[in-house]
Amino acid sequence: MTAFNPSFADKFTFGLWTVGNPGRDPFGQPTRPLLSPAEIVDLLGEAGGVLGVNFHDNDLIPIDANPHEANAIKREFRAALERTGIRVGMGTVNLFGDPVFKDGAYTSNDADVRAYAVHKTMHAMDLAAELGADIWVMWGGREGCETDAAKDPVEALSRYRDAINYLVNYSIDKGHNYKFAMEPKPNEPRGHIYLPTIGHCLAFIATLEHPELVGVNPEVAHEHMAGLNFTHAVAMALWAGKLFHIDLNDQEFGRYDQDFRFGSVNPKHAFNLVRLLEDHSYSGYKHFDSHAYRTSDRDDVVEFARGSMRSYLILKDKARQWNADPMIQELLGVINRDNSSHQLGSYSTESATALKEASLDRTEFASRPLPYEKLDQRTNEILLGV
Ligand code: GLT
Ligand code: MN
Ligand code: MN
Repeated sequence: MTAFNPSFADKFTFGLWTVGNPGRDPFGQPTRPLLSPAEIVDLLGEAGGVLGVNFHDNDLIPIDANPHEANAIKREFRAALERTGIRVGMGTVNLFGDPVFKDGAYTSNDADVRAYAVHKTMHAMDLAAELGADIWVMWGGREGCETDAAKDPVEALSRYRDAINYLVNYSIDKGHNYKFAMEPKPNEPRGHIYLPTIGHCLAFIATLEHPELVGVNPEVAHEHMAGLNFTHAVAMALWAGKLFHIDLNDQEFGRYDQDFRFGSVNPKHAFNLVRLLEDHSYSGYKHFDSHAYRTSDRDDVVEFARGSMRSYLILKDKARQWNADPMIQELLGVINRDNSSHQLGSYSTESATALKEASLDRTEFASRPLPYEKLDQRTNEILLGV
């Protein structure tokens, strides 16, 4: 463990679009050469210990490729998977890049565009399933508007639901057996985005035809952009049995969409997250949805991939230390008072009467210690290696 070397059992994955990111941003040209999908897989092989690679349909096969070109790309990609031992984990579809999706895909005002979005998704689902993907991520990049004069947001939700019901039925019908993970992102790239947070997605999923097949894909940066507590968002997904996938990266609160290396901005938040995932035995893929700094060259991109995994493993070890720490355990014993004779239990007329008649000394309760300063300081010291 102390070497912090990843292995396949850690289920770490990267996207073709993440390590393959050439450093283009809204203001500047690429700073690194574009790599082919096979070259990206080789780079991940060099990083070592990576279980899987994920892609949007058009990360692998350009939208205008003919069948002959598509087959050649697939052949090279498969060969790279074989020589590195890396497999495909998650698949997704690009419904945000092409101008046809400028007003959304499943929620577009144009029924032809909505049909094309579902058509494109079904082809993408076939492609990723053929290559071994078992998780289907849905990031509704363009599902939104700039002005609410453009679209009835209630109607948009119905359109969104119709498309997802259709696609889940398609997966069942084709025997793809995908588990679906909806990925919310609050404030980019539309002026306003439908289903902007984990909470919105969970409420939406409950209305679907097959809610059991649809969960969420929370991303650190996305909740942080909205100023929300990511660990709490993930906790709610876990609590609801809906954490089907996770996107790990980092983000300064209140800044542009940074997609920084996991743990690089706020290691304490990252620690809380890793401890949550480990304590609750999350067993799905851990996808690093991030990219190297625009200043990095290929060698530094490899370091970026290694650092992402290494940080996770270091924080996992810190979580183990935290759980085993005598002072932490003692403090947890002080703050958790579960041995009261007044347990809520399930409701009955008798228990309600007994609780109403109980004598409860609020002044004494209020005087009980909650040494959270000491607990947090000890947490920091474990993190800082003191
Ligand atoms: C895009 C987005 C990500 C999503 C990807 C999946 S694409 O980079 O910002 O968070 O996970 O479509
Ligand atoms: Mn992102
Ligand atoms: Mn993401």
